Amino acid sequence: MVVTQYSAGPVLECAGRRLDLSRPVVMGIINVTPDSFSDGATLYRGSNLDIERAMTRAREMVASGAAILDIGGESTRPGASPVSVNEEMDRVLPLVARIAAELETVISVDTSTPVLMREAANAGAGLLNDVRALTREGALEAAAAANVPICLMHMQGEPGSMQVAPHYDDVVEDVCEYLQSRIASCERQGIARNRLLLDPGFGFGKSVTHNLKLLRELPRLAAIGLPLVVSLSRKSLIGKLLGREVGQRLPASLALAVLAAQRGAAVIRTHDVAATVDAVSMLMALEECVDL
Ligand code: 8Y7
Repeated sequence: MVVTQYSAGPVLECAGRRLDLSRPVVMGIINVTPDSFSDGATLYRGSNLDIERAMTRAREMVASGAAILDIGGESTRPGASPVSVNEEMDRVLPLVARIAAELETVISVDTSTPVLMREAANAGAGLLNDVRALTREGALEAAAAANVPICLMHMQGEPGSMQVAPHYDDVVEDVCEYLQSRIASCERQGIARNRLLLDPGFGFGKSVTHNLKLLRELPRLAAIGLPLVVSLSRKSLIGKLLGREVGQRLPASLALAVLAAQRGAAVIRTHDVAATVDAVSMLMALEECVDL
């Protein structure tokens, strides 16, 4: 049985830091939100103590093999309260600056906010991760000016209501078409195609079946020809399939990470860096055993 679709990807330039996607890499999630659902997060209000805690986590993730850290200051969890632009900036920017000064890793900023895209790039961010795929007013312009790689994610609806009744004619086809149309918008804005990464947005306006179809058919998204980011870490489809609470979802998250890497994911976004690096390393050992 041959299921492996793994194929070597490019090397991206992320604000002077190299992101080598010739093998799958792990992106560690650092949420700087008071309401993050799965970090065990301690209230984060941007105090010095909070930054020190986040830095401890950042150092651990890098030591465990994270190639990228994804810093997010706006929770996109269903029902999360919206944050003001100033609050999002105050949470994210000091941490980006600290990580840029202290660690060699690529810094990703999870935001849909144009002014933060510009400021984050100035503070040392090397990648922008937008769950709204640069659809907010001014986001295409801000991302073009930031001059760093960008992850375009698919979402149906808005976080508050996206899980109510997600509907697709053909989920894989619809997600492909949406991402292709966002690539075209980027190109019209002067953002070169080779600066883009794509993400099907697991859990963002998708039923369990939609998520499973997207994972099974990930090679169809990979065929667009851009690196794929996949994040299934602790997500609710695991809860729905297995009846597990958030704290009990690591084994299933690891299985999904390996299945995604096997089907062509270039970047695995996760809360659990060390375990995910080990799991994905087993896939790579298998891929490369002919050379040993
Ligand atoms: C994703 C994401 C979230 C994802 C990308 C969570 C910010 C919810 N999910 N970004 N962000 N892909 N690219 O569970 O699936 O982490 S927030």
